[in-house]
Amino acid sequence: FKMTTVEEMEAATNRLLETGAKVGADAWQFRVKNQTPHCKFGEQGVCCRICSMGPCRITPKAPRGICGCDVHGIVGRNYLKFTAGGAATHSDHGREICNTLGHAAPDGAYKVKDPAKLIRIAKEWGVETEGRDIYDLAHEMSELALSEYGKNHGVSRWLKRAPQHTQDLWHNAGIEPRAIDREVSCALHMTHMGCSSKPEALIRQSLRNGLSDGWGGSMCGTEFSDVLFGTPKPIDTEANLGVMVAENVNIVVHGHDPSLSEMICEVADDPEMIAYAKEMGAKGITISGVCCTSNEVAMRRGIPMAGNFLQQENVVLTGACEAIVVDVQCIFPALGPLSKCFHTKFITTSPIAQMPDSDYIEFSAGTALEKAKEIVKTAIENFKNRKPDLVYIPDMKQKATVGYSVEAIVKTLDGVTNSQVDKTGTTKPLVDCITSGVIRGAVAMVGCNNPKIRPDYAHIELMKKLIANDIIVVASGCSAQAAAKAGLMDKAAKDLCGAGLKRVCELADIPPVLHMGSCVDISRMMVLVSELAKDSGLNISQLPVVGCAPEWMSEKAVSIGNYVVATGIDTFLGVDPYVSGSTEITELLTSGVKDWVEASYTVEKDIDKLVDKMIERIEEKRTALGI
Ligand code: NFS
Ligand code: SF4
Repeated sequence: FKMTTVEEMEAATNRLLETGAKVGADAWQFRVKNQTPHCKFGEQGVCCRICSMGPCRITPKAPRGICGCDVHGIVGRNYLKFTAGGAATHSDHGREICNTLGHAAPDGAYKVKDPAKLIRIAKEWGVETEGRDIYDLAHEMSELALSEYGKNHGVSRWLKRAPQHTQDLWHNAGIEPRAIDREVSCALHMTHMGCSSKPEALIRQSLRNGLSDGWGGSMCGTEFSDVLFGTPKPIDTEANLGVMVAENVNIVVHGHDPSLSEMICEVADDPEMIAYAKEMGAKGITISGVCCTSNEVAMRRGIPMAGNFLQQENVVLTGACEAIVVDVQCIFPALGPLSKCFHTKFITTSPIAQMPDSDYIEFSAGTALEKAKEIVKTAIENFKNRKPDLVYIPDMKQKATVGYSVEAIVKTLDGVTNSQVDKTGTTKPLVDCITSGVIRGAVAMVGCNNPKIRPDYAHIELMKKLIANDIIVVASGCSAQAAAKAGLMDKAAKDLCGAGLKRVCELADIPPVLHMGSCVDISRMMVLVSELAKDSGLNISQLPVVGCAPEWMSEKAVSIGNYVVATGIDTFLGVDPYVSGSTEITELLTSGVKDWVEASYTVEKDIDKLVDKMIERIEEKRTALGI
């Protein structure tokens, strides 16, 4: 077993940038140079531009804005706005899924692929399921889920999944999320000129708004995606640019919402389409993915992952991409001009994410099949426009086993501590592995990559060290793709583990880094820790489990961080969330919030120290439990 190193990936990128140079293409590697050094005021979070008396920048000589707001108010408001952006984004994605559920029909484009899960959620929500037509139930659940976004009273229905202790903490701290949209609105109201400037109030709302994402909108996204497209089960796939096939029509799906990517995969599988591709001179059609939508179709269909966030331009630079089809979020506007340097069609599909230099084919649940066909055909017909001398696909890919939903983890690890026992259907065997010390703990590795950190390096190095120390890793988003590209999701990577984790990997037949899905699927991790807490009789904050986003970049990542911390999980960041300008906000996030939710943030830009601090925290938690 041989890993792919970051050096090898960088060499491949450099080779692709040479192709880019031939056609005059720009790339993030060059734009970073133009933007460095970054604005210090922005970096520290001390610039306020929420009213037109400003912008006001706080310095020792000018300690207050024109309205009199101090640095803590400004940094806190900026932090809350950042959170609101992320929560809105994930939650709106979740809303689209709830809407798609309403379009499910036995003879339509969208079906109910996991009726048992739909029934399970309906029961949780107190909805009558006995003798119901499954599509009738789906439509009622779609309406109920959509009303979670704007209901007048009460708190998120999903909170009941958390251990009682966690629910009590949320209640006592005044951070139980109400209607999903309300928390975003409330955040934007609080951050308006002349509303909140008290650090504590701003951070409480940051946690609440985060919770409305993880225990609201994102959970809707994950759960109803499973209902529609199937709950992920372990499945083999491949990762890195080498999954693109030179002789085939290459369609790359990029973005987040599986409503689009699932349909593209469905249509590209149609023998008629494959025949059409052959007619146009290709051998077949290859779909691969970038970013979270790639995670979605990898987990459910084994569609290969071409790469993560900072690899999106590389896909076009191969010269072999007929179409890059996007929906929402994390899409570089750079893809417009870049695609013009090649034959690639840059196809935008969502009114939410419209970009210059793209072909816009609006996609909606009602017209899904028809639009997906139009998109796939456009790609096929573009094959003939390739410039063969520009085609270079790096011969670089790794095997990966993905698809570890909570349901799959429970099933796979059941009985692993004692092959004689009956299946428990719970996380108890995993609890046993942890309490006995065979596994020391778990780390949830999540988030993006970011040029501020050597891309993918932190993800990969951290994971290697963690598994060598018998700490199992669950991963999502672009972190999961970093792992897959490196080979850490190949079952053979067990050889990099400590003896305990290696044994578990062998017994359960799993890789040491488990792919739990996209970023909205971090809600799966919340369900998993809740189950672990209930099955062990411990509070979530007592479990030897931490979260980590070493290379995060997006507003969504801050929203996630807030709900992970608010759920009782210490969270480690490798990039500062623009709060270093305020001692009070920094103190609250790195320590103060512990009084409310029993967890807090650690920011550590030195990657070696970051991993050591996580291991230390895990061992502290073990010591406190006497295990
Ligand atoms: Ni998450 Fe997914 Fe990737 Fe970061 Fe973007 S794709 S929602 S935000 S960059 S991990
Ligand atoms: Fe300046 Fe206050 Fe306006 Fe912000 S709200 S820009 S600190 S005057």
